[in-house]
Amino acid sequence: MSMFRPRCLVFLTANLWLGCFPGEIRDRHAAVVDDYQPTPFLSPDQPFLDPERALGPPDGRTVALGRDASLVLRFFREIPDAPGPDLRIYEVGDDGARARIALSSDGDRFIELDLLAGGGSTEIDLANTGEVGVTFVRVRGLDDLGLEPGFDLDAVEALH
Ligand SMILES: [Ca+2]
Ligand SMILES: [Ca+2]
Repeated sequence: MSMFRPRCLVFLTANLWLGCFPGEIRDRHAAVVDDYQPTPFLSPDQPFLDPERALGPPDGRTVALGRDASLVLRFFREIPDAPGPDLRIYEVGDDGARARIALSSDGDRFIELDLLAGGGSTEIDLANTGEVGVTFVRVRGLDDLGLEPGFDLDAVEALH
């Protein structure tokens, strides 16, 4: 509980009538776009190419990652390997698009996972990856399926 206390105090000072958020919204979801390579053949002004749609909690607004598109998201803290799944990747749509996930603790060295994300939410257990703490998540499109071509990434959530 002690880790929540300072933020609650700050929040109560600014917004007395709302009280404290029960969860750490800022810390539970990917918070920063660290790197982005959009789908090559699309006009960059398409709204579904906005990488910031993948930040924060899942909200149905997605960034489309087609073949050769890549997005690196950063958390404000290191995600630990705790019992059970540690990360959840949210995709929207049932067009069969898939993405390759890679994890990193420093933003330089990425470990690609064997499993492919897609078809709703995909959970990742760090115990199966060899990583003990992760701050960066890379999502790479593998195909151009669907109206908004490729993997429609909504959000990445830390489960601990
Ligand atoms: Ca785990
Ligand atoms: Ca979103």
